[in-house]
Amino acid sequence: MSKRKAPQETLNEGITDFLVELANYERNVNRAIHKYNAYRKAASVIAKYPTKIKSGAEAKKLDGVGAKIAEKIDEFLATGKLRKLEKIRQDDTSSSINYLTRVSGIGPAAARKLVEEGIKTLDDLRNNENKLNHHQKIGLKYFEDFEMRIPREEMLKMQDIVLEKVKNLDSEYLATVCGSFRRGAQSSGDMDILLTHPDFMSDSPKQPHLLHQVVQSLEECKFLTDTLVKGDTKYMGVGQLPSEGGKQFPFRRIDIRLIPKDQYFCGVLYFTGSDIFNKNMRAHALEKGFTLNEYTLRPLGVTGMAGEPLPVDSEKDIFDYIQYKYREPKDRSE
Ligand code: DCT
Ligand code: MG
Repeated sequence: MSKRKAPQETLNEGITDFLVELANYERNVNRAIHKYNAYRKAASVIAKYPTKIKSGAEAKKLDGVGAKIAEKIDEFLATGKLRKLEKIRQDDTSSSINYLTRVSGIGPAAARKLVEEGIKTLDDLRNNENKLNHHQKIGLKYFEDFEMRIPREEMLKMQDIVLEKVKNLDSEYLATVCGSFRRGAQSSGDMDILLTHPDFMSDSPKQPHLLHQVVQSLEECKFLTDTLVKGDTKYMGVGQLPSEGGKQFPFRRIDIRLIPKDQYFCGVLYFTGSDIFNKNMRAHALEKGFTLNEYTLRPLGVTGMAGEPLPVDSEKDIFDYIQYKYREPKDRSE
């Protein structure tokens, strides 16, 4: 999961920028995830709005923009700024917490704890490495690189390396690079790889070697350089393309997940996102009497209890069960 989203380039950039900044503040400082989601959703509908918004009332007609956000839009249109944001930006504790959460491995809770101990800057972190876990140390080491988005051209090269190694190990593997890359994005925050094998089903014993031999092969060829977390089904780490003509590529965040074959397409759907698309699709599933998550699609009984997982052999199957019109990955921004 990447921390910094691609900036929204729209006619209403000023508005979407302040909504995203407020969203991050709610998540990182207040740990108010519902408010975070509300601001993200409003930013997303406004980003798609084809004309320049002239008033809060005009924005309020859009799904996801309520009275409070409309008021903020009016204030922003009238004054070019927002008192609430000005205050947040001036508040030392808030801005420090917000800043530290940009380090991979430092979440809102850890950031607050560090700030309470007086640790507020990257230099402070470097001087207090003993307070950081392994993941956070690596996050600090590659802070600048991880902040940079990955151009699609590089994602394609990384995809080639990964798929090639996977196929050489065992031609029965199935691997898909998901996330914003699969949605066709021109740049991505990280690389989200899903992996499965026909031998591995949700009712079969764990098969961590299916993940670990892929990781090992990618380490041996020097593509993977550091490990953040390595479990039976989830690897989180760091990768780098081989240098070209003396040019070094930045270090990139790479996640690999091993998923049972019968859950693969629910996984691919979920990790393709976007997060907003997923929320909307899950809500639609509920309306149709199903519960959908990253593992399974299950019908809901009359009592509201979820039944057995439905057999799923493609992403399209999931859309069909819940009578949702199929959307290509590139059309899944929301
Ligand atoms: N996801 C989700 N809900 C979340 C977080 C993630 O449904 N709260 C899903 C959808 C996208 C996928 O996981 C990967 O997450 P990210 O890497 O954060 O998103 P992305 O769309 O790939 O964007 P980025 O280019 O920033 O990596
Ligand atoms: Mg991603």
